[in-house]
Formats: sequence, C-alpha cells, structure tokens
Amino acid sequence: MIRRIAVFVFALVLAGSCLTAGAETALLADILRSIDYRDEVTYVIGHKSPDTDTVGSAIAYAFLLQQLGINAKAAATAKVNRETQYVLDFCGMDQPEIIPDAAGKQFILVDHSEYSQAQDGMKGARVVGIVDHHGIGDVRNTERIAVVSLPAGATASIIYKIYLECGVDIPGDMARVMLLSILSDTKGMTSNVTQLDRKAYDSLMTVAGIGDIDALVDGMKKAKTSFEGMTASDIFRSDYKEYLAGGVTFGIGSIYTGSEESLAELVEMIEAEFPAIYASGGPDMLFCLISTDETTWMIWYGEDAEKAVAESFPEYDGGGRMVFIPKASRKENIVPPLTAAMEKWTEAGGAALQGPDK
Ligand SMILES: [Mn+2]
Repeated sequence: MIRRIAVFVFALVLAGSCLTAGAETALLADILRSIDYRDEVTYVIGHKSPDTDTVGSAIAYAFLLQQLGINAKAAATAKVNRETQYVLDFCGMDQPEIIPDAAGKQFILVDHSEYSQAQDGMKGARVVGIVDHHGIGDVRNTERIAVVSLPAGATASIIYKIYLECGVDIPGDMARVMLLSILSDTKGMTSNVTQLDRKAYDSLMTVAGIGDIDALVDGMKKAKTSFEGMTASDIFRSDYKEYLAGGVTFGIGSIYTGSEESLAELVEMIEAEFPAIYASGGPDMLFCLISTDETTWMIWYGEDAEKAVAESFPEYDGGGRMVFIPKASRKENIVPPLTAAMEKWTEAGGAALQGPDK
C-alpha cells in the first residue's frame, strides 16, 4: 500500500510530462476506430500463463483504445505471476480483470495469435484485432480485423509504435508499464532486442521517470526467481506455453533462476514431479527449460518426447537431458526445431505419432 501511495505521488509529479507524437497524421487511429465493435466491450487480453509483456501490453493497449473513444478494457487469462505483480505494484496498477471463459465475448489479442495459447473458449469468441511479436498464428475471423505483427523483442514495443502512429500521448504510468514489459521480454535488453525495442526503450525512458532502472530490473528478477511456497507444478506452469504441430500438442515451461545450485535443484524437482504433472492433463509431450544467465537445461516427459528431441537437436547425446550453452530461448531455439520435427512426422505417415488418450 505504501508503495502504491509513493508511486501515486510520484505520478503526480510526473503528470506534466508525457510523450506526444507531434503533428503526425493519425490515419491508424481512424482505421482502428472504423472497426465494427458492435457497441460491445472489447477485452484486450494476452496469452495463458500471463507474463509481464502480455499483461503490460493489454493494459497499455486498452488505455490507448480508450483514448480513441473505443470501449476497451484490459483483461487477463489468469492471476498474474510474481514478476508481473511486482511491476503492477511499481506502476500503481491493479491486476486486469480475469476472463475465465472467452466464449461469446469480443477480444483484441495481444502477445499471441494462436488458439493453443489463447484463453479457453476463444474459438467461440469474436476477435477484432491482434497485436503480436510471435509471427502469425491460427486465430481466424471471417471479418476484416486489424492485425499488427512485427518482429520485436516485446509486444509492448509494438504498442509503443501504435501510440506514436495514432498520435496518442503516453502518460507516465503507461510508459512505465510498457518499459518494464519490454525489459521483461528482452531480459533487461539483452535478448531478442530489435531496433524497435531500442527506440521504444529510449523514448519511454524519457517519460517513465525511473531513476535506477538496474535496481528495478533486479527487483523483477528477484520476484521472478522467488519460488517460495510453490509446488513443482506451480513453478513449471509459472511461464508455460502450449503448441500444436503436425497434430501433436506439446507444452514448454520456462524457468529462470539466479544460480547453478538452484538450477540443479529445480531440474531434479521438476523431473521428480513430471509424471504427476503430465498425468494431470494437457498436451502429448511436456518440455521444461531451466535457465541461468549462462546456460539452459532441457528436460522432457511423455511418449515420443525423446524422439522429438533427438530429431530436433542432432547434438543430443541420449543422456535424458540436454544442456545448452549459451542459454536457449524457447521462442528462438526450441520451438522452431521441435515444430519442424513434428510436422515431418505427419508428412511421413499421418498418424505416426499418437498421444496417449487423455
Ligand atoms: Mn511477449
């Protein structure tokens, strides 16, 4: 609470400063306004197992749309993780409303564009927009929708660009939440950073009013690596995504930890609990990445998971675990080869691989 008051006072001091787009034409703003929202509320929502970029982007994009006169509301698929809670506390923001079932509602998706990562019921929902940095997924709408997909380290960087193009001022709290979302997805501007992220970062820093950014990144890291009171399953699912390739479903949890000792502990802990996690339902195969700043260990569970690893990573030595040095990124280094291997199986013989009945 004290932290929130402090942030509020801080925000008042900053109230005078915000970033403006100048006299650029706001053609994109007109395009976004022209979409048929059917007088319904449009929820701006991120992916399952919400992370900071997904939640921060939903908040910042909903605010932008509201400035355009659109009835938008930030939402989330589930309770936010510890890092995100830390960020929201710093920004003096509440957790977005949780929508447990998407069916029958209207959405703009941020930070994802695949049904496998979308909230349950999304196939029965109306999707009127997508803003994503993961390429093009399988979400469909027979009507014309606004899709913004760019190669960036964070969705929040794309949202920043939309603010500029729409000529909407960025207030201090929105600058802070976008900045911290970018820092989260790019691991403190060290991973997957593009020119757009760099521009967004530099520009948002000028209005975010953050004195010691390193201390903040450190605080986010500590919040993220605090596994106190969490079960192995909670830890595995704290940053977890599901994928579909060649008729096979697979889930990948990604865990970051500060030290080699805790990496070894986590590997054993997840391995011990993998059968139970797997049995509780979900995809055909489970993978878990456990990383420090230097290395990533990958472990897996489920029929044919090892076969997928062997085909995806020729360097795999058959030892039941894989170690990547330098650390591996789920999005860049793990998902593409696994997806390619599973798609090859389907091409090779259709039902070559059948997940267990569940
Ligand atoms: Mn993201």
